[in-house]
Amino acid sequence: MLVGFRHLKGHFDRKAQLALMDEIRAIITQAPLYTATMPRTGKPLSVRMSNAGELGWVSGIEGYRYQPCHPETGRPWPPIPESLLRLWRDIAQWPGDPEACLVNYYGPGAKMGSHVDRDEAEVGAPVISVSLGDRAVFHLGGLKRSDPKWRMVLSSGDVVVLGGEARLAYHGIDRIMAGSSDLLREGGRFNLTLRRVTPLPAA
Ligand code: MD3
Ligand code: FE
Repeated sequence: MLVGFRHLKGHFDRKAQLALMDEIRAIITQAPLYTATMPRTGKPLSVRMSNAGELGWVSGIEGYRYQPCHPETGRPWPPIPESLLRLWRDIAQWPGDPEACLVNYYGPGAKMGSHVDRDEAEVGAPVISVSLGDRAVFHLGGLKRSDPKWRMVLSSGDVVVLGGEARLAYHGIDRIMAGSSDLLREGGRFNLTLRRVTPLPAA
């Protein structure tokens, strides 16, 4: 297993998961989930996305980037909820706050192909992810696409920390275990990922 990977199973209890869902509902009321598309081809992703924070990760036919506003409404992203800032400050062991909270929604048939997160200028900071709703089969490989992959199940309330060498490892979501949680009335799974995008300004 890669150094810097941590899986905090059941970090958030049911009550905390429901409170996080209220935060997510408020975010997507202000910044609706949109269908991201693949660069160049414009093929739609099965995952729907939104963001909170000063910067949001977006993908369109023009490519991947971080930007301060929603690609469809043009409005700034809502702020990152305090409860998620507290999570980051408790476990990131990094001196600055996250700038981006990507909100991913997976319907029953959605998946995310194997990829590396490297659109952030600051890759020394970890990525912290929170899973809510249906369980998902997640894979974590190595620094090369051909490296062997570990598969594990991410359940509602789990937190995953990707620091150290895991930060630049290939990973993805193979499938959603539809109906495995009753947290979301509509079914499916939300994933939140907290990220630092830019380096800290020099003191
Ligand atoms: C491993 N999200 O948004 S979360 C993504 O469940 C993404 O929505 C998946 O991959 C999801 O980019 C996986 C766990 C995760 C997040 C970031 C990572 C694993 C990671 C960054 C580096 C290595
Ligand atoms: Fe990723």
